[in-house]
Amino acid sequence: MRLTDLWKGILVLSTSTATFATTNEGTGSVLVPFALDPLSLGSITPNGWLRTELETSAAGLGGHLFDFWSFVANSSWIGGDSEYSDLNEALPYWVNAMVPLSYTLQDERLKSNVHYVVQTILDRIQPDGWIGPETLVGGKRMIWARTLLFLGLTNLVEANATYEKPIVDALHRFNGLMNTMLKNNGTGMIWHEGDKLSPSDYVWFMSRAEDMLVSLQWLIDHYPGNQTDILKENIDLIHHFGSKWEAWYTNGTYVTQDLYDVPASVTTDQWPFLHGVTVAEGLKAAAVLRRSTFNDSLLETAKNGVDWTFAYHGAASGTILADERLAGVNPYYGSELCTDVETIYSLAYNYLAIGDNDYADRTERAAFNALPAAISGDWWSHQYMTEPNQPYSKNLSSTPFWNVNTVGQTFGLEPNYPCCTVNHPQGYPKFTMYSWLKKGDAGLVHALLSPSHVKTQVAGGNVDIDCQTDYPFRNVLTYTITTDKAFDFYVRVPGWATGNTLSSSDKGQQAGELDPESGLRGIHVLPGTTTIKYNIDEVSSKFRTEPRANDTIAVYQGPLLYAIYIPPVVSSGPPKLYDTQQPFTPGTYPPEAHDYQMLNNTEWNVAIDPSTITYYDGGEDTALPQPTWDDGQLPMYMTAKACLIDWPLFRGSVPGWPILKGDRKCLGDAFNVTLRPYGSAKLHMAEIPTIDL
Ligand SMILES: *[C@@H]1O[C@H](CO)[C@@H](O)[C@H](O)[C@H]1NC(C)=O
Ligand SMILES: *[C@@H]1O[C@H](CO)[C@@H](O)[C@H](O)[C@H]1NC(C)=O
Ligand SMILES: *[C@@H]1O[C@H](CO)[C@@H](O)[C@H](O)[C@H]1NC(C)=O
Ligand SMILES: *[C@@H]1O[C@H](CO)[C@@H](O)[C@H](O)[C@H]1NC(C)=O
Ligand SMILES: *[C@@H]1O[C@H](CO)[C@@H](O)[C@H](O)[C@H]1NC(C)=O
Ligand SMILES: *[C@@H]1O[C@H](CO)[C@@H](O)[C@H](O)[C@H]1NC(C)=O
Ligand SMILES: *[C@@H]1O[C@H](CO)[C@@H](O)[C@H](O)[C@H]1NC(C)=O
Ligand SMILES: *[C@@H]1O[C@H](CO)[C@@H](O)[C@H](O)[C@H]1NC(C)=O
Ligand SMILES: *[C@@H]1O[C@H](CO)[C@@H](O)[C@H](O)[C@H]1NC(C)=O
Ligand SMILES: CC(=O)N[C@H]1CO[C@H](CO)[C@@H](O)[C@@H]1O
Repeated sequence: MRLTDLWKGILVLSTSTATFATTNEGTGSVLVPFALDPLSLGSITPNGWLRTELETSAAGLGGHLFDFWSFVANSSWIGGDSEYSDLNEALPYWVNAMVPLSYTLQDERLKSNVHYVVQTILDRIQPDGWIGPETLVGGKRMIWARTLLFLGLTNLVEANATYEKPIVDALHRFNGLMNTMLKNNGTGMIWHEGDKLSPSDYVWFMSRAEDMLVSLQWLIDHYPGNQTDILKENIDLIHHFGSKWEAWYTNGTYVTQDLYDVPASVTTDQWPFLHGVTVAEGLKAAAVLRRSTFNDSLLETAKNGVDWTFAYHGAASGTILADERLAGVNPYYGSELCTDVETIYSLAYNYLAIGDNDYADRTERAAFNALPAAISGDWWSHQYMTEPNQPYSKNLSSTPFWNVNTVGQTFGLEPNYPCCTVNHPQGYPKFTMYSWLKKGDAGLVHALLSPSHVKTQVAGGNVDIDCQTDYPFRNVLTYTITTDKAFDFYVRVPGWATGNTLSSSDKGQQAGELDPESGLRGIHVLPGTTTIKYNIDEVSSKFRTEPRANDTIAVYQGPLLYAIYIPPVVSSGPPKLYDTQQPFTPGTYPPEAHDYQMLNNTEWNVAIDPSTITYYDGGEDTALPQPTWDDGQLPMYMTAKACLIDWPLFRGSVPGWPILKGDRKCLGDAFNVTLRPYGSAKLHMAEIPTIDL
């Protein structure tokens, strides 16, 4: 959502410019190489449950926006005039999601939508090289929306050579134009007197500038042409005019308190660093900047940024609590779906750029918990805002959120605001794209564990690997590898693992030592066909708990968060427009699209005795459900002994802070509750009060 009066402090941290060396004098290289290199889009295709989810998304809301949703179908980028804001960002968000979704699945219908849109955008490039609908005469030439578009376009170049020349030429021309603009006192990036956009509009690009740097660095890596210097200059200029995340993530500046507990002047001044989606994108800002500056102290900045964000403003599901401003760790605060998907992308980027295992663990946590919890099993509806303790999803009597309305936590077509309607489908495609990475010339790494197939070149040979697994639901991964050259195969061992075995059908090859930093463990693979089995060990009880605020716990099995499952009473109606909250006109939307109300079919005010938690697989051979995350369908679950406790509401609408352990009393007899994977418990209590029973 856009906020109009929170821009005043935008320059506060922006002007504290540090100067950076922009070349590495020592080696002459232009950018710091990635720790692990991504593969071209299309090299990795999903198997198993991940394929189910990507196909369901393609068959669901995300994959049909082009057919009926005016902000995509009639976008100003392709000749219409339908935009939800002056930022003109809806179609760029769509491109950013649909390029990887369509090429990951090789879905011909979606690919042809993408080709039409991209060709139309290229055909409409303006004489001076500006990409997009904003003309000089009409004003409003702010760069931001191109950030999203370029991420999609650069992926398309890697996926389909037909687009290499037209897109790279267009990006080069735009880069030249952008250089002229930026040198003219940051035109297109910072607000100037008389501009048609407001200062608050410009904050989005200033504070999310690292996502544009990703594309400029991609050009330097792959298609510098004769533009290396001007690309580098643009990176410096964008950083110069942009928000300084490296200044924000310093001890003394970063706000560790709940944002409700600091003066409004502070939150106003620091607004660029407080918007949840912006924070999620900014998790990679230091890693991106380090590539251009060769300044290794940014490694610590990146680590502090991630650690502090999750320690002081994080949810147990792996996302950031911000509704829409960063909050604290209260379980009735919410997380925006856009924040979930941007968190996945940023943390995956940090892992490949830096190679610290913690980023990959955190990527999986967000991808296997926060994202699926916010989406209906059929991918036709989503929440704008998800709460860790959410026993019902309905039009609330009052909003518990800082700036999200009373229907933001319902599942629907565009609850609260449309950005997540169009941004959400990037989540699993990006996760899939970065699930396999290259290590040097001769190594291939399974980084983000999931069922998938990869075909690529390693050590000058053709490698084909098929991975079958129910991970994260079960901990065995089986790889069938065919290669014509020897190479090193690596798996990533999650941080929560208590051990692992990695064994090859080629008995002559033994796995190497685990590298504690990257979490990688390798085994040499000779030409021919080899089968590798990878078992991840975990605690024998199969679950772990982590303390949360106010004497509550979060319960995990592997990377999965388990929450008390609240069976829902579901009712549905036609989708409603986000602004008027009136129904869409009948016949203008697909019949699968609904807005839902989900009410608790049991009491939710329970405390559990953690010593009674028991894990059940539901039968080792039980197939995973399709769709995977449909409400309550996954076979694995836990039980625990529980009782009802007194639990006051916040603002009369949602469960407030649980009362502290010393004051908890059972209101009746003990009974068993069921815990289910958070992603399949659309109504849930994830921050669970404890009690001795
Ligand atoms: C490197 O980055 C750190 C953290 O942002 C900063 O304090 C320092 O000044 C930078 N060093 C150089 C040489 O720019
Ligand atoms: C797009 O605009 C045209 C012309 O106004 C209109 O007829 C059509 O219904 C619109 N399509 C969508 C999907 O909104
Ligand atoms: C690449 O794009 C061209 C032009 O849209 C299209 O004809 C072709 O089928 C695409 N190739 C693949 C592999 O999708
Ligand atoms: C550059 O733009 C800023 C922000 O609008 C303005 O305050 C400043 O005076 C401008 N500087 C020049 C040299 O025009
Ligand atoms: C860069 O290359 C483009 C196209 O290849 C050419 O038109 C342009 O003149 C070159 N610019 C410089 C500064 O060499
Ligand atoms: C900042 O430093 C102080 C003193 O070393 C320490 O107590 C505090 O935890 C640090 N803050 C953060 C956010 O790490
Ligand atoms: C939610 O309730 C409010 C009144 O409390 C009403 O104005 C609004 O239209 C309702 N929204 C939806 C989508 O039902
Ligand atoms: C649902 O929760 C409310 C309190 O929010 C409670 O009064 C009601 O009894 C619960 N519904 C059922 C069916 O248990
Ligand atoms: C509750 O769960 C425990 C542990 O699984 C089990 O032994 C017990 O029989 C269950 N009690 C009831 C009433 O279902
Ligand atoms: C009732 C109560 O003690 N609530 C506390 C819950 O935890 C937060 C964060 O530590 C405290 O601020 C509350 O006071």
